[in-house]
Amino acid sequence: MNTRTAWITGATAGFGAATVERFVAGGWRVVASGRRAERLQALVERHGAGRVHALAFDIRDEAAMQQAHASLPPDFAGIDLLVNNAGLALGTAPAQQADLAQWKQMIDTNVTALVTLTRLLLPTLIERRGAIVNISSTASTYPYSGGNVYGGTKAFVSQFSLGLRSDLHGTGVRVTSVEPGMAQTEFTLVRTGGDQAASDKLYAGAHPITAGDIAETLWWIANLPQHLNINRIELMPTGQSFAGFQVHRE
Ligand code: NDP
Ligand code: 8X3
Repeated sequence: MNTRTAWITGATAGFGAATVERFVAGGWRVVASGRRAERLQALVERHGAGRVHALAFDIRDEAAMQQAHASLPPDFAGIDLLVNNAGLALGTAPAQQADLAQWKQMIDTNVTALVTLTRLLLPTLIERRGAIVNISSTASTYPYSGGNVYGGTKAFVSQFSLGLRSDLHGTGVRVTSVEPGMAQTEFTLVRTGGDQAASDKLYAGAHPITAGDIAETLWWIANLPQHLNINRIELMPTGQSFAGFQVHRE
C-alpha cells in the first residue's frame, strides 16, 4: 500500500495536534509544523521519525517556510494533503478600540501565511492529485461584535478555498473549507492573552466541539473517494445557534 503524506500546520495544539494523531493512527506520514519545537519533538518521539517529521518555524516567516520545505527528507517531500490549520484570533475589542498590531498578526498568520504555503505546495499537490483542507470558521459567515478582522480573515479563507477549486479545475486536486463554530482548544487562551479563567468560563457547560471531532471530520474528508469533493462544511456544537440582528434606538 502507498503511504500518503499530510502536512498539518498548527500541529502543536488543538485541531492540528488531534489531526496528527488521527492521520498517524490511520497509517499516514505527517509533516507537523508550528513554532513550539518541544511539542513537535514529542510527536516525533511518540510516533517515530519515519512517521512524523517536525518542522519548527513561524509560519509568517516566508524564508523559514521555504527553508523548511526544502529540508524535507524524500519520504516526506511528496505531500498528498495540505491541512492549512495554523491560525489565531487576538482580542475581542470593537474595531474602534482594537490593537492594529493584533489585526496585522491575524492577517499575516491566517491569510498571508496560508496563501504562501499553499502556493509553495501547489506544484506537488497537482502532480500527486492531492488535496487541500483549509480551516476557516463560522466567523467567516456570521459576524459578531469583536470578531472584525478575525472574521474577515476567515471569510478570506472560505472564499479563497472556492477560488482554488475553480483554478484547480481538471487537475484532480480537491479543496475543502472547514468552518467550525465554538471548539475547546487553546484558541481562547491565545485570544485573551493567556486568561485561563476566561477560557474555562466560555466553554463551561457548553459541550463545545472537541479537537477530536475536527480531526475525525478531516479524516473523513481526506479519505472520501477521489471523485468526491466536499466544497465547504460548517459544524457547530448542538448547544450553539444563531441570534438576531441588534437594533440601536435613539
Ligand atoms: P490552538 O490555539 O489550540 O492551535 C493553534 C495552532 O496554530 C497552534 O498549533 C499554533 O502553534 C499554530 N500557530 C499560531 N500562530 C502560528 C505561527 N505564527 N506560526 C506557526 N504556527 C502558528 O487553536 P485551534 O486548534 O482552535 O485553531 C486551529 C485553527 O482553527 C485556527 O485557524 C483557528 O482560527 C480555527 N478555528 C478554531 C475554532 C475554535 O473555536 N477553537 C473554531 C473555528 C476555527 P504554535 O503556537 O506552536 O506556533
Ligand atoms: C472560532 C469560532 O465563534 O470564536 O473561529 O469566532 S468563533
